[in-house]
Amino acid sequence: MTIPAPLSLIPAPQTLSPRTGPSEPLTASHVEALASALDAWAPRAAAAARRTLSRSAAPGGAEATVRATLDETLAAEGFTIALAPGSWTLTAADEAGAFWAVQTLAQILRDGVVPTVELSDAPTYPWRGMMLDIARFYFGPEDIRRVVDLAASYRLNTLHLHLSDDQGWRLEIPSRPLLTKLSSAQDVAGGQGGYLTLEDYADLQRYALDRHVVIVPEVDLPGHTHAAQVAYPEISPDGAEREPYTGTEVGFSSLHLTSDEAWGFVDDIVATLAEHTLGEYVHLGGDESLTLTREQYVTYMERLGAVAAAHGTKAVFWQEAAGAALPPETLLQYWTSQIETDHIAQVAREQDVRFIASPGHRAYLDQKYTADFPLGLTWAALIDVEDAYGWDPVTELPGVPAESVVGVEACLWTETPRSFDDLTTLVLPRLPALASVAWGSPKDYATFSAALAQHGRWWDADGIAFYRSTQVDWV
Ligand code: TNX
Repeated sequence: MTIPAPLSLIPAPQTLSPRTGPSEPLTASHVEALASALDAWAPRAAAAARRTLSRSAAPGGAEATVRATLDETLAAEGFTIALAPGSWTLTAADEAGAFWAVQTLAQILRDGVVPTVELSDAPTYPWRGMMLDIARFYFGPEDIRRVVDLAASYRLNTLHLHLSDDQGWRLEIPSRPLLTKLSSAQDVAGGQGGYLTLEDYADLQRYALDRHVVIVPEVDLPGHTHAAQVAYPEISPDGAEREPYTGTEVGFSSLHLTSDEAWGFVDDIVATLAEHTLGEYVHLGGDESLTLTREQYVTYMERLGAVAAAHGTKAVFWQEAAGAALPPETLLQYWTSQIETDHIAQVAREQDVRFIASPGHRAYLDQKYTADFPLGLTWAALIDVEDAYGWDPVTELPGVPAESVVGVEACLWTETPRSFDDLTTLVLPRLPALASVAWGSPKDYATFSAALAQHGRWWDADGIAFYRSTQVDWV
């Protein structure tokens, strides 16, 4: 009897049958049979099958029977997979479920062998995100596409782009041309910076949607706005001219709270984001406005929420906005217990507002793994793989009921990374851990870390840099 090799699935599925049956080599005819079964109802899953699974397949092969069907009784984004020699069956709740099934198959079949196996999965949380800060350090379209691929391979469905901060403005706004003319050509590394044109933004959104990933753009207001004030001093509190800023302190900047110039600017920005964003949500920041009183801040956020609603877009804000009167269906992104969290539970009970869990000490990919790790910050915690893996989004949020938590987002702030290798070194292997939390995968660190070891082998083969945590027995 042969002992089946481990499947190394991340996120681990909800159910997985014991695998005692025979296996066979993966061939091009399996891949084509699967893709054609998906073509009619899940074209993006079909394209992903042709693109990804083919890499592991031997040419040719005997005819395979593949059934791939929609089963609307499954939970949203859910799927089942049953593989046996010569015969595959896949079912999915919807197109996204079919796409996640193909991502799962990409892991099962990565080494070119089709095992006998049955499994099923469905995500606990509908919002499964990663945030990338391209304001502090600029990563351009090619790098962002690679991040989308990585996120989608771990079945995340949201990429939140932090597009503006004190150090740089990273999205073309046609009605405000000085933003990209005067406030994009620098970053915290003393480099050239950069920005996305609206055409880049449209292309990126299409690329991401082809992978069932929605892009959520963030322009951070009213703080984190030094770069905007360099371009348009009239929106600042004192109207004074400013030089570009490349330090990493936070909390010192704010727009003028009441002037027509400043609110005209905000209206132009929100209008552009609403018009050019394919997803339902736009993130408008609201964190660390440390120069404002609480009352000034709440008044500001209430007016900002109304601007978003007037432009027909739903808004996400950082957790500080809890306690302001916000439009229905607003989402709040929880990031720390180190500031006042008093209003959070009450808002969850009394308003039509729900939460995304990004607790810094678990979900911040910019924190160091260990005290002597060369990249990363330490203000929230040292976060090694087990810390990123072993937590529960509901119990992390103070007093928030389970039904008010819509998701999990892993955040990569870019004060310290300087290259795509630095980016992936901070993200891997913690992103797979956070994806497991977002899917609500059965908790079993031994199985998870054994799977990570195989993924490490694949990252090596693909030339992707990652951190060899001592909490994993890498192979
Ligand atoms: C806090 S998290 C910030 C960011 C920094 C980050 C660094 C949040 C809403 N604001 O401005 O980049 O810490 O970890």
